[in-house]
Amino acid sequence: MIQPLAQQIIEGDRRALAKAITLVESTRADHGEQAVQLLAELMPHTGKSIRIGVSGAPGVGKSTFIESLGNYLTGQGHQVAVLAVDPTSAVSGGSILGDKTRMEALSVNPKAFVRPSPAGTTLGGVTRRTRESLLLCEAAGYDVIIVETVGVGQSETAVSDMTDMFLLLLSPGGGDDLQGIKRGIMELADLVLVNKADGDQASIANQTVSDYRGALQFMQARTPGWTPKVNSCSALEGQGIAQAWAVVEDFRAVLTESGELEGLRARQAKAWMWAETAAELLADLRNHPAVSSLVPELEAAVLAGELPAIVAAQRLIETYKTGQ
Ligand SMILES: Nc1nc2c(ncn2[C@@H]2O[C@H](COP(=O)(O)OP(=O)(O)O)[C@@H](O)[C@H]2O)c(=O)[nH]1
Ligand SMILES: [Mg+2]
Repeated sequence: MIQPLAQQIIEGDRRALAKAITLVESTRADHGEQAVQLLAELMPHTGKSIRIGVSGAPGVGKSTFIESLGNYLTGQGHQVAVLAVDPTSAVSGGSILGDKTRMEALSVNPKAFVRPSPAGTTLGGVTRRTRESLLLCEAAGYDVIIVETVGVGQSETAVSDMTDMFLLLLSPGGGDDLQGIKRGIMELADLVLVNKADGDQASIANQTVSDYRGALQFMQARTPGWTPKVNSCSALEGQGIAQAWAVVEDFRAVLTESGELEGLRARQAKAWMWAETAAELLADLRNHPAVSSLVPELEAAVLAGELPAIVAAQRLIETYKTGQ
């Protein structure tokens, strides 16, 4: 059953790809097994894209930027897949759909694939699936994969851990943007783009670019061998999009040459193995009947300060291991 699906994906069948992503996102155990088998079969066909994370505060213009960049790239002969991660959608509802309707042209572009991921209950749940979806898109022949995430700290780290290059969008103006530095997000950026550099805001945007060029000098770069760049753009008017892509190509060339890209991906894959192992083990432990019946009393004792957390943890693990 899986074999034909794998074949269809390799042939670039979009419906097969969409179906496979749904399989990967499913929480059903049998779907999980099929997904794992599918990924194993498709593994030799992955790895050939450039994986780009795009982040920034809500309203900064991420979706507009991806729409603009995506259509530019398909015009250059690329095949572009967009995976939208939106951990806030579980709360606010419908924000992902709002995003998708904004990528109006890209959504119907035959050389693009836009997939808003339904938000899971946990951040980890969303991004775990996103990584596998990314591999599926690669197997389907997409050579540029863009992962969009809203600026809420944790999700940026997660997306940074699954992409080659991390783009951070800012709006013109100093005040609130400097929060990016405070929140430690700036350290993740390989390319900072000050968006909305148009109309009244053009000169403010230029000032913001200089401010960040200055600030970034004192910051540890995300990627060894790469100095983060700061540019302006207008996603709405399509200004600075080609330049942004030129930086991406430069990044890829420099890091491929040095071997750092391969190293980065290898480290990401290894970290992923352990993250998956930890998540699966924890889920198994929590589902264990003897453990789950012990949890309420242990949690209460820890909350009340009657039991050291480390002792409670040992007891949970002991119960899990001995099976009673
Ligand atoms: N003036 C201007 N407005 C923009 C630009 N890019 C996005 N916007 C507007 O900013 C708002 C939020 O854009 P959106 O792409 O949904 O932001 P997201 O929340 O970061 O995905 C929309 O009203 C866009 O039209 C730009 O380059 N210039
Ligand atoms: Mg958006």
